[in-house]
Amino acid sequence: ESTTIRASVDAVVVGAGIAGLYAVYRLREQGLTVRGFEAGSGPGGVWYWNRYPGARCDVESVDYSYSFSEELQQDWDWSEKYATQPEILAYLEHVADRFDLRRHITFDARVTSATLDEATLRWTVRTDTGERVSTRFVVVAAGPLSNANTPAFHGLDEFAGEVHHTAQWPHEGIDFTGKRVGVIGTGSSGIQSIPLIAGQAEKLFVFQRTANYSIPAGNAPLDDATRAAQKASYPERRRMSWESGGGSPHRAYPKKALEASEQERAAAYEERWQLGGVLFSKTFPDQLTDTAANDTARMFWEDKVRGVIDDSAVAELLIPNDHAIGAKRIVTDSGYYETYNRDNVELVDLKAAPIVGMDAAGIATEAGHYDLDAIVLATGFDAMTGSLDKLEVIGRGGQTLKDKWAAGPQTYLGLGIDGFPNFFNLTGPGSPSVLANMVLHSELHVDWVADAVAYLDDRGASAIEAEPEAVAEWVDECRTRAESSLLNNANSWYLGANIPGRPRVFMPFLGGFSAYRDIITEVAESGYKGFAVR
Ligand code: NA7
Repeated sequence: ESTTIRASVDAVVVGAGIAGLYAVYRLREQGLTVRGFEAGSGPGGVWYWNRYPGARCDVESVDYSYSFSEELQQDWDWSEKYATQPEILAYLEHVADRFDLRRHITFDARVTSATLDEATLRWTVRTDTGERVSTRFVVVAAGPLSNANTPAFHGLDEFAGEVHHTAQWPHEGIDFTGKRVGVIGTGSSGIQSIPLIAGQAEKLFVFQRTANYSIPAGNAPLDDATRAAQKASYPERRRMSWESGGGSPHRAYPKKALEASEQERAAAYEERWQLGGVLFSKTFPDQLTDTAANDTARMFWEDKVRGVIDDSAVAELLIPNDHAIGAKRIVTDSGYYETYNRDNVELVDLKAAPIVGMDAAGIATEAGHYDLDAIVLATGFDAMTGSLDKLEVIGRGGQTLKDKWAAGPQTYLGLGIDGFPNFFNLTGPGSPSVLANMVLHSELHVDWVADAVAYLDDRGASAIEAEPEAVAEWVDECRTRAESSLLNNANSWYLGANIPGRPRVFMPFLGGFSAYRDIITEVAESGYKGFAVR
């Protein structure tokens, strides 16, 4: 302990991504002493790490940006409808500088544990750099998609070429020119990077286990007039976003899918298709609850996609047959399906012949061997709980959060955990975060936490802690909502289904962003019903 630096603060914020940066800002503005820790060498979180070619947000840039500062909103110019990773990172760096946040954050420092002292209700936070900080509040903003998943492929270490995970991409980038590349994974990260890698590599093999639904982004540069119009309409855009199901200013069609005529339906799908991306899954309000409604969307999508792929056998492999459209997050792409019309691209069907393992020369499947110079792992994340699991959180009675959540995460409103007073996990299980615009959702969570802190301070109270009954009720509520949704039936990371050994539990709250906002706001206004305030 002699080498540790001891400090005492009001709040420790874990992570300097979108939620963490705003948490540092908001709590500091409220007069708290705040200490942030970030494993990366700079701010940005997801947008710091995921530097693979083609990385881009699937929410429009004008909406995927902070609303807390009107000046920021008016000053910042987005160059494209859907921003690239470098531009979003530049924006987050700008926010860190503009609001002078860096001096509160220690970079290159990963929080390894947080331990409650039950007598004082203070937490001791430790880092891998040997720091030890005493704090009243712990605000975890480690991100629901931050713990990269590298499957345990047999012999991966023996591969003589280079191996890169999309979520741990080198800062200097990679030149695939003249190389034979294998991409494993066809989620967002694979689908976004594949067209760019194909454009460079001599030969690209795409190893697909499960086909995904992807929709063209319809990305375009923003001109001055469009930007000006967007900025002028911000009050309305934001109001509609806060009142929406997903945190962006779009509404579902005012009829159920099968109540609309065939023509009407096709027009509604076409309009969403042109908007581009993920919102296609919410064209009709019943699309994610009713299979017949979903089928109409799926058929529209299949026709579009078959239309751009030259080889009909390849097209059949690229069309999902195991889940409803939107039951996994729809991918937003730029030229994905067209990539399979290139001579240098080959789709490898792992459903028919799974990967056996790697060797020095490449990848072996049950059907054959592929000689490669580079392997790209676009294999996703141990999502929602993976990053918290790596952090040892020890609450009342010495209980770890990992043990407490062994059968699946249990929270009250996504924000409170019984046995863990003054500990807040932002944008995690029990909240709609990953189904919504993450920026507005982060603001919602941070504001709620900051208001709770102010509430305690106004009353001279020391701690807020979820009551076990409230947790049990919320877990039930989340389960019930999931049961009526088609999302519950897909093998997605929403359920931990992508990670061997994870319990199969639908983790996000499925009632929609605005409904969730109403619920947590009402709880705060009622004097934190369901929480014990000491
Ligand atoms: P995803 O969406 O979890 O995709 C991971 C992909 O990797 C998916 O196609 C997986 O196939 C595949 N995968 C994972 N493990 C293996 C193994 N062992 N063998 C073969 N293929 C495998 O992660 P992304 O990074 O693309 O996107 C995550 C989110 O980020 C996304 O939803 C957006 O919200 C942003 P599977 O489907 O499991 O058969």
